[in-house]
Amino acid sequence: MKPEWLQRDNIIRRRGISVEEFISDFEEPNKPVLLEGCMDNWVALEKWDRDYLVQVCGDVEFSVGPVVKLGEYFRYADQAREERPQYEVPVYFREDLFGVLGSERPDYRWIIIGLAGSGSSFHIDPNSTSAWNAVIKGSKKWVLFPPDVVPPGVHPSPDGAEVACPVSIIEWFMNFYGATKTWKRKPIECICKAGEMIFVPQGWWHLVINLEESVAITQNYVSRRNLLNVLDFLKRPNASTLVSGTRDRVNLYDKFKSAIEASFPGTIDHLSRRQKKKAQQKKPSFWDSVTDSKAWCFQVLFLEERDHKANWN
Ligand SMILES: O=C(O)CCC(=O)C(=O)O
Repeated sequence: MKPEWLQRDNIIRRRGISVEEFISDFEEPNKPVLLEGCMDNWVALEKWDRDYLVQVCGDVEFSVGPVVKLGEYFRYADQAREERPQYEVPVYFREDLFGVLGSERPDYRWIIIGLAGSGSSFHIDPNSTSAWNAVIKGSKKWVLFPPDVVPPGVHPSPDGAEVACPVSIIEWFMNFYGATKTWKRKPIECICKAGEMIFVPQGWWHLVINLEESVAITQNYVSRRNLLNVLDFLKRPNASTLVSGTRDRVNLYDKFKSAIEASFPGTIDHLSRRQKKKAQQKKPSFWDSVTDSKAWCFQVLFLEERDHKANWN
């Protein structure tokens, strides 16, 4: 990695914020944040070196590349659980509504081990979930773009099922990273080090590259803040190609919705009403809309219409 690819660090960092602050400042507005200090008591941070991981799960099959086969790891790890858990889900991410599906929930947690230079090229996380990614060893460079900004060099298919990307992450940095320098809406970037974690809001494009040999834990989750997005996603007509991490892709919407209604009656209606109200509040007034860049357009249209009318009269 060239030093200039690692310089931009514009993510917001927070230490010791309350759950309410996390929700109002980051989860609700769907903004990334780097959280410091919330892994301070994780045993994994001291213990998970190469020897320990080989000792605990040396025989477990790991996928190298895009195929995910880590379920075995967790079954094994559950059996071998020690008295003191080696990591705990931070307070900010404890609400995970996919939990209502029990063993039928889509895959949601992974341990990611990679050499320097390995990583994940641009993608959006599955099923419209949000995620947290905690670095236990090593460090990772992150580049994130908001849902409405497709990263340069990335070409999603119209239904979102496929994403064409440059072959390698380094290739993306060499050929496309520079273009973002002049963009008005710059990507959010940072280096996330051991002991730090990042919140990846739903719908955000992200690329991650390990700057050294790294071990991380990541979990995808659904809270009340992204429940409606997840339901919308599962309901899409092409759900069978879009939904991932579960065998029953088509019926997941009905199953999830019914399970939420049974466990949290009224929640979906309440959130839908709130969403509608917010959307109405956001609608710009007529005068707001003509005071922005469209004003010129309105003026021209008006003049043209007047001229047109004048010609007729
Ligand atoms: O730690 C990494 O390599 C990033 C993983 C990632 O982007 C993801 O799980 O969605």
